[in-house]
Amino acid sequence: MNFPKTIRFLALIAWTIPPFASELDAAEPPNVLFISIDDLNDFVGCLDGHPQVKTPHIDALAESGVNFRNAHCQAPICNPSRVSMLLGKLPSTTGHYFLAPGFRDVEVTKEAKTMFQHFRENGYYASTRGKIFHRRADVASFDHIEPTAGWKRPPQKLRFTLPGSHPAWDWGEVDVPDEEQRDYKTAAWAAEQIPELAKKEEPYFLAVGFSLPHVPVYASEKWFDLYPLDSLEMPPAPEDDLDDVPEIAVQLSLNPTAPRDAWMKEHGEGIHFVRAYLAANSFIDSLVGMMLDSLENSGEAENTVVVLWSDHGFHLGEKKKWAKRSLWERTTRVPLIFAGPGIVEGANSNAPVGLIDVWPTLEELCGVPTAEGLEGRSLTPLLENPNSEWPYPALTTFGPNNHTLRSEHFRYSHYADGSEELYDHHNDSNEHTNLIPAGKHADVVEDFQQWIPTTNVDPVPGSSGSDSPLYGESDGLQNMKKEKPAK
Ligand SMILES: [Ca+2]
Ligand SMILES: [Ca+2]
Repeated sequence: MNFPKTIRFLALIAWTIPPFASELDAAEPPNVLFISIDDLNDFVGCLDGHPQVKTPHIDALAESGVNFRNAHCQAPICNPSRVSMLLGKLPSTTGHYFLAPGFRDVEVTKEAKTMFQHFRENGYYASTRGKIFHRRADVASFDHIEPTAGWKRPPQKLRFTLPGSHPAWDWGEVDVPDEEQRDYKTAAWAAEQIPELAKKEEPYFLAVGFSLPHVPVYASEKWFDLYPLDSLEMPPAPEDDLDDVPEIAVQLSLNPTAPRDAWMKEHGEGIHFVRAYLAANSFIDSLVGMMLDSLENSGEAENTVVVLWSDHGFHLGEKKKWAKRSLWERTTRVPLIFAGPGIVEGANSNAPVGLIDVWPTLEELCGVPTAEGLEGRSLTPLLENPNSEWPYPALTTFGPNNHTLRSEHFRYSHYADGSEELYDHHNDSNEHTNLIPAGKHADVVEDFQQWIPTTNVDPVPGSSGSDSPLYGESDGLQNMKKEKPAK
């Protein structure tokens, strides 16, 4: 007998539904198209992070759903940001603060359940290609993992040719057809899969991860042509901007592999990096468009939740930085867009939210039972009514006991040595003036302090890759590196 898709799905998940849940939702559970973009800051049209950026497809997606304009990562580098989002727990709870180890390599999270596992256990078919987890894909998370392929980098660096510099740190125009590039191949595969997955009995969860605009930032001529050098605007970066920030904030954000601001200025490379970054963003935007077209043509767009996000932002000269790894706005702020069934169209939300909220949100949108122990909050009230009250700040953490909190109005940061920063985003969206030295807004600071996590565990054994001198050999982290990670 050929049951309708909904009935088959309900039969599949019946064992997970407690007996008191007698009224089953008759609607077909939606698919999920989950789009991750690596190191994409707010340089997208719908966030106004750069006045010249061209991202028409991402902007159109934002207009078809809810565009979170005040969304933040929970950690300002790849691994801990993704671990936090995909395990649904804060860095200060798990101890995953840095680039290593992987979450399956340490006792505390070896058996942890990921968002994808939870959806699979509740009747979803999960498929993936590209960068979703840091480094390799987690095998327990997916029914299918499509290996990535495609051109990555030229034999010689193009622009950051400083002898001994890290091979990944480079940017520029490449004479390689888009079709041969890794992210294009990822998108083309996904676009092919979408109509196939639509034929499946069970709903699908397709996770697609792009690597650009992470360094090396390369794109073809077509994308560079969108940004003529002679009219390119540079992000605002006052020379004295670091004068009023705590020393620990500067130390924390140092990255020995990234180019120094002085070198960038001396060689006039800043504008070339910004141009490459914008070009890469437009390239990735076109790939998002390719997948959304496929979704539309598959006939399942009305029953698919699309969520687009980036794991953290990136500084392009602001605060004299050319990298991520800070607790400032340009690194914490990320694109986060939800569109699909149950979500209002064409709305902006200024509520401070986090990537950690994505799992509880998708769960509710898809009618999947609530997973235990998640530290995020479902954003569904905001997806139904973007003016809903949202009294919570967004939290970002880098290294133990270094936290920053963002409300709609302010950013407050509190570091491990007790140093603080406070910025007024209504009057200073670039965070140029730290209000702490002037002793203003004691009440605002006090309000924020209640939200600082009280649990702040040590870094997991084997932690490394902070790249900050703060967590170098002198403070014990190096000793942890020598310990064998628990198998
Ligand atoms: Ca990243
Ligand atoms: Ca300043």
